[in-house]
Amino acid sequence: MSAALKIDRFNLLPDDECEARIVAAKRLLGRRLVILGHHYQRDEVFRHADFTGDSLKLSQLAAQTDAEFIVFCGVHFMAEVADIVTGGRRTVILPDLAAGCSMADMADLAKVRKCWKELSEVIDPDEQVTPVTYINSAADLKAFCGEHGGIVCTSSNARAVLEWAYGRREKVLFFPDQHLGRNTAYRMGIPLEHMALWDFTKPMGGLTPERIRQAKIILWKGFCSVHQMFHPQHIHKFRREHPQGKVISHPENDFEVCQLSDYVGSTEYILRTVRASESGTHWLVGTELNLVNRLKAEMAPKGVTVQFMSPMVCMCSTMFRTDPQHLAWTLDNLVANQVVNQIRVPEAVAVPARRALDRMLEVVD
Ligand code: CIZ
Ligand code: SF4
Repeated sequence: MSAALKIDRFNLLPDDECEARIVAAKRLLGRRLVILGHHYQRDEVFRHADFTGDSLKLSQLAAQTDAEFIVFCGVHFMAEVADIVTGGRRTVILPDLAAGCSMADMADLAKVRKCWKELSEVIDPDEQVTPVTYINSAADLKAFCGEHGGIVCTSSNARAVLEWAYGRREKVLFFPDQHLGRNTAYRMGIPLEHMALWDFTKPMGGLTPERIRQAKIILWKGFCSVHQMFHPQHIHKFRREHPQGKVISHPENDFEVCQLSDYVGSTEYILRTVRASESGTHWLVGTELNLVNRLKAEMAPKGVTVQFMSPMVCMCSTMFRTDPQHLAWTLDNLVANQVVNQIRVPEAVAVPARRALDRMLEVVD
């Protein structure tokens, strides 16, 4: 077998040449290949996806495909999920291995295990706490949830998943995103006083035993660096300029931004809601810039205006890593019978992680 083609040569190619290579390779690989594209991907990559969606939709599509190769234009945890739900029977590829998620990195197995152990000094977590991990997390955290009666959620199904969790145990430990946890729990009627923030840099999460006993939900102190750029003053300014306008935000935004918004939901929900609006509607949208720009261009001919929430550029820099050069490189290698950047979750992690993912997929169906 010949050696794999090197990325260095591809990094020097202009976008239009990569584009031509991607199109040609897709033709050659035909049904052996499926390209999945997350909503936050840049246009030059997004346009080559066979299927686009949020992480929930893409993980369901991955589970169903019979293609031999799944090239995941998204971030690392999404490719891991695709490998887990396909039971390792497909070859899952992440075009740039540096495409991680800064929020996912805020929780790791050692810290979560430490938290569980510290909680057990005050309560009995295996009896009283359901661990819920946002899909934006490493596979070993999903495995932790699988082993402790827990579950995975996405921003599309967080409420249904929390309801499932409370149906089993009285408390939830939610990681890594405090905002998704807080915003969802609040909408379910859990008051802020019954939410405790676990600061993983401090012993006992910085909480008193009393606070832990009182809490209905313990929120890991993680956040998305992209969504933390949106602020209440952006919404106030928009409302002054467009009193009839509508504000829609992602639940990774902080509590105040979500409280001030008319609608809060996942990327799929944002797309669905804005697409269903009438001509003449003005929208302010608080989520990643690539998605908002595409939605803006799509809705302009329908007389619907879409405005990005921040005056600054808030792009997910890790989603941005997947460029046409890396996509062309992975596809040209597949044409040459070489697999580069395969994501493979070890069996010992994949099996319990799958248990937590399957619980989620059952809740959604
Ligand atoms: O779940 C996803 O795909 C993410 C990261 C955002 C969303 O709401 O779709
Ligand atoms: Fe992670 Fe935020 Fe990027 Fe989503 S937008 S992949 S949560 S860093």
